Amino acid sequence: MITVAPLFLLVVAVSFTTSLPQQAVPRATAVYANVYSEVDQSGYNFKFTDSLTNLSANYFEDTMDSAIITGMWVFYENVNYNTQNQDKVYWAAGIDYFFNFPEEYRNVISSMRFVGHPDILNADYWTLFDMTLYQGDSVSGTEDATSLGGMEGRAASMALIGNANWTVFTFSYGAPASILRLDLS
Ligand SMILES: [Ca+2]
Repeated sequence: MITVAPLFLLVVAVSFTTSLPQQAVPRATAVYANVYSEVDQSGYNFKFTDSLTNLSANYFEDTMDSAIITGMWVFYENVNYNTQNQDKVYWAAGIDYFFNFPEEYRNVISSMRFVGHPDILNADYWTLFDMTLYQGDSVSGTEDATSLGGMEGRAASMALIGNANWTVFTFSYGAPASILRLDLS
């Protein structure tokens, strides 16, 4: 059982950059996760272009051994991004990045989630999760947010994509939590 930390104890912050220009790219071709039932891109495979709360719908539950991805993807041992049962989490980010899952993560993945801007590869984008290690519910955005809606007071981990610097507040103008982009100009 993993204890959920309060907002100001963000446990993970990840960012990655690429040399790709920030231009609109159709998501179906820009962001994907091609997953395989065996290591080294062997066995049978399925190419996903969006998050999936239950891989059994694609006959890929507890089957994955390797993958090639573009963007940031998070893989969970249980359905619904480990919301009901927090357990193993594995994540990776890159452009056409290939990897074999470490042995203890093979044949256990049951859901997977893309993290980042849905249409623009590597655009400045923040995502807050209500559980540690990118598990559970999430809210995200590309701009400053003076309040966090349903995530107020619940955020436990965070992922940052792009090059922007962000400041996360526990309190702001009466709202329990907010996130602002630092203006460095
Ligand atoms: Ca599983």
